[in-house]
Amino acid sequence: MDAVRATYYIESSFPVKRCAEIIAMEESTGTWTEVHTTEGKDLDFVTAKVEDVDEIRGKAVIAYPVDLFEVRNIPQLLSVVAGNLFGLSDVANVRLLDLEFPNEFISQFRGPAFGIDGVRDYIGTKEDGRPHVGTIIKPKVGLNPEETAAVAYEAASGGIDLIKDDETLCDQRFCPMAERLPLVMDAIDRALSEVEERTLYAVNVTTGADEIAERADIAEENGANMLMIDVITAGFDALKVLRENCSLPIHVHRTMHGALTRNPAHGIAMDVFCRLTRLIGGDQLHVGTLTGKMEGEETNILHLDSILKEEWHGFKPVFPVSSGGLHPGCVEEEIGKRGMDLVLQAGGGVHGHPYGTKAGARAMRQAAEAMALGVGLEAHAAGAPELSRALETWGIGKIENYYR
Ligand code: CAP
Ligand code: MG
Repeated sequence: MDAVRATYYIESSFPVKRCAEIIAMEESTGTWTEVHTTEGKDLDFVTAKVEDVDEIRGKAVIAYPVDLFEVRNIPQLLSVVAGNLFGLSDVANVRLLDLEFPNEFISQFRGPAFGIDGVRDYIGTKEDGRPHVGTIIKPKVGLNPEETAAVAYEAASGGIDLIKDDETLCDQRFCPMAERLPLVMDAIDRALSEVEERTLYAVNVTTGADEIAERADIAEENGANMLMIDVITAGFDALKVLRENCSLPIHVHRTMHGALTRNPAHGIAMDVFCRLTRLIGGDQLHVGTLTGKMEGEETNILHLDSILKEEWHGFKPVFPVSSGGLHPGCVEEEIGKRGMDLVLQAGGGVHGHPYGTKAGARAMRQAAEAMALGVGLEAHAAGAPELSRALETWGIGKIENYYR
């Protein structure tokens, strides 16, 4: 049957099979009791079926017929596969682990326009294949457009590949997007003439569904070279609007994901958000760090990287983003375990460098170049003063006590 197949983890006092049947009914044609209105009707074409049950591991696969969906309507898809089921009292815990889509869905979405190769082409790293390094303007909020551009200039002239707005900076009065964007692009252009390297600026266009297309247009008209969206708060349909209306690469932030992904027994696994981002067309997606400040289990993060990069319906691979508490001393472990196709982002780890933002950007770049050369950070630091100072300050690897 042509269907969206959803894999769930289920915890209940009832057998997993029974719970899966309840979920299948609730999310398709059933409810808590028989109703007369189904008598004599053949609703099989929109009735979900339990396809596979593992009572031991607590897993079940439910096939939702493709006719159950308005195929291009992502909100409706989520209302089915991730809707009422989370609140069913007979199911103590349930977690949506993964989604697989039939061709009728796959053919309706464009996937990433740029992907890893397209972003590498823009920056010029396809040959050496080094990791990309990025920074986030800090403080998150509060700088005016001129101050924002000044920070961007320092980071770009230090060789950073990507500068992004923080996830809570949009179009506030203290820093209107239409004012900061041209100033930041000018700053990047000035740095380009010095370092002869391009820098992406992911301007955060997150806003309501009624305005996001127009805001993205304004960004493009003001010279943007990358867009950013907070996809969980803005919605995956907003990502679709950007993908289908704009010609720029899209950096996808996942703030608020922790409310859904963090509980291993209940909610929605980050795997699902990786699939949706790739299907709809984000070019870069935050998937966590091995050595940073956010929670995240190594095996799972490596799996998320693979979901973004493996062959999947012919869609371009998405650049995994490692961000949150990173500093140059984290680069060795991140790249050593995750490979070169990674965007390493550091906010505090750049702007907190003892010699300032430019030195922090240089240190991240020196660390990335060490990985491309196949040399250790400490060895490379002997000829890289900014990296050396970063390692003296923060050491190698994860910092044990963030925020304390
Ligand atoms: C990192 C960051 C990012 C987090 C998001 C922050 O700043 O800008 O939003 O990385 O987490 O606001 O914390 P620092 P994730 O580099 O200063 O920590 O990538 O896990 O979604
Ligand atoms: Mg942030």
